Amino acid sequence: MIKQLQERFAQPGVRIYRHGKLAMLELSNAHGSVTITPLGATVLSYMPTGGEEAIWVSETAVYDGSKPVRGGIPVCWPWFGAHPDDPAKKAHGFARHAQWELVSVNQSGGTAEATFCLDSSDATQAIWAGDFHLELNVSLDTRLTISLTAENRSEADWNISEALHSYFRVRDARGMLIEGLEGLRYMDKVRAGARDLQDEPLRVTPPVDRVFFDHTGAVILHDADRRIMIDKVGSQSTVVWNPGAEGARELADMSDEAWPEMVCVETANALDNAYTLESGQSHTLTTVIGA
Ligand code: TA6
Repeated sequence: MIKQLQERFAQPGVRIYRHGKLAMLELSNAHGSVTITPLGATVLSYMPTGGEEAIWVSETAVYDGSKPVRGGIPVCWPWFGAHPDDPAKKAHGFARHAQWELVSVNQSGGTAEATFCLDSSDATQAIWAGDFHLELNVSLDTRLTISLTAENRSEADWNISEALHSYFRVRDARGMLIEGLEGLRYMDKVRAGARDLQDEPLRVTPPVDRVFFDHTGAVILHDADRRIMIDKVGSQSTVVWNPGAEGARELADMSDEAWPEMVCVETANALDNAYTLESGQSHTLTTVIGA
């Protein structure tokens, strides 16, 4: 498979290689580089030119294809978190577990772009009945733009929740300031689903696991010596998560010491912001990362 991809997409600024059992696509240009694996169409690295790695991936992540890589930007679809009716189904949907097809790679006008697709199949319909077409487009310019487009090809309308579950690499999550969520209502998973109002800019005190509602703007992550800006389109929720020491011990593929190096700030439509995607319609969820 690697050889076929290499032959099909050979061009300057494109590298296709294997890591463990997974294929990796690396795009690079004057603005930096981005690495994506077709497993879940997961972005695993974003290195802006002259800057530092913006994305966190666990040192103990598994690359054998048996499960998603811990870290990066997993695609959570067609549900976010636990399945709304069936707790036996895997959290965050099936899209992050599926092998997506790399359908195009383009280097033009200073922008590097790649598109991955996932279509419904017997395997997906054994989990979820919908007939769908998904596209994940990754575009590397002065910022990194990731867009997930879902098309409903079923007769029925769907109720969808979703997220681009971005793990950011930070110097120290403890006490980190996240600006842009103040004034919003949120659901706090750490406090058993309690609802509250974020009255000030968020100070991360792990464990933190909040779904902020009706948020359509940008947030700024204030790391020790850099700012990461996360903007978005087609998203009504933002999720902030860091498991803290105890939570990290219970997590697969994450060392007990790694939790201060990461914080998830996720572009989402979750819980109260789940939406109806009507038959024949499509929706695009976009996250834009500037580091
Ligand atoms: O987005 C936050 C969250 O839903 C947390 O509650 C935590 O479970 C996390 O995602 C990671 O989920 P995962 O299924 O990848 O272990």
